[in-house]
Amino acid sequence: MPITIVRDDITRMDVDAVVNAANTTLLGGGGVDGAIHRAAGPMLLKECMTLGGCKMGQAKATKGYDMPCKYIIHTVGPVWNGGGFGEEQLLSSCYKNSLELAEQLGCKSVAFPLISAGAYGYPIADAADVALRSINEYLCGSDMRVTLVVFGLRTQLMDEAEIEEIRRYISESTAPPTGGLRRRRILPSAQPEPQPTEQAQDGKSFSQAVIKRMTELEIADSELCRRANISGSLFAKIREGGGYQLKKSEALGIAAALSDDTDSLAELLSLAGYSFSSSERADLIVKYLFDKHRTDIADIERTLFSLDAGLLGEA
Ligand code: AR6
Repeated sequence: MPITIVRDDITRMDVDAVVNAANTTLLGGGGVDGAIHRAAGPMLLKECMTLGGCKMGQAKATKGYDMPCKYIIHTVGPVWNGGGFGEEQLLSSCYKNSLELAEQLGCKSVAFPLISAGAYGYPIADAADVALRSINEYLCGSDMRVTLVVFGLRTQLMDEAEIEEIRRYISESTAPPTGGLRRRRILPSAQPEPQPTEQAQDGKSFSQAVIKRMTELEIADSELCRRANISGSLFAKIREGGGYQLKKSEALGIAAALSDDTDSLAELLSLAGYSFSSSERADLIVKYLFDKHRTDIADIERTLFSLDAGLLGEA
């Protein structure tokens, strides 16, 4: 844990391993594959020539050469054929096998592109959904940090119509309740980090409530970390119950992981010293999703990213 999503060029990522969306020959190509070969230099192709190709859904590693990473993990995603040909399972295997290989190589940080979402035609929103769910599932019990790298300013991880619907919801929820002119309030996308109330500073009541809910719901530590997108080391501090002041995004991730409605979420969040606010974008988006019973962390993160509203947990 945890998963982060960024907009960047994967060849610039300072991580232990970068994953390449390759083809079965492993001999280079266009898209991210071409960019990685250009950035790593000609020695990469030389090593790739010794690997004997790679099957769809599998992964093989090489050194990183001129790239900042130690390793490049080459995986081959499925070509999109309409969804009825095992594409989802194959795509999920790409993430699982790449992470397994990264772990065997002792990597602590891994960056992925959106495998299959370019030349191989997998619809981007679905590819992102499979990516985040597969990574999140794999990371249950592991403390590797994984970054999903989205390329290009216009690449969206959700359908435009849904993004528009949520934007409307935010705008309506934050409009002043006047009977006359309803002016739209323009929200800045980067808001100042909310500060907790003073009485919550020792963290004891939040910690106790978290442990109590985990016991009631029979949730293990690793499962909470997965659901809240936090690391085992952060959870250990929370369990100790003092000294560490959680950021709102961390407290919100944990509260969301242990709640199935926004009332109980708000109650738990208040014990960490934060309010569930109707004027903050991230809170409103979580409320929008919870009201639709969409409480899965991968879904929440993808939606927050798409609306430029930060991420939950330690992302
Ligand atoms: N950094 C991060 N992501 C990138 C970059 C970059 N520098 N460049 C492109 N992407 P694709 P595929 C994104 O086509 O669909 C190759 O020819 C891109 O926007 O690279 O798995 C191989 O040799 C898209 O979201 O990979 C194969 O033949 C994502 O990376 C075939 O393409 C994947 O797009 C593989 O197709």
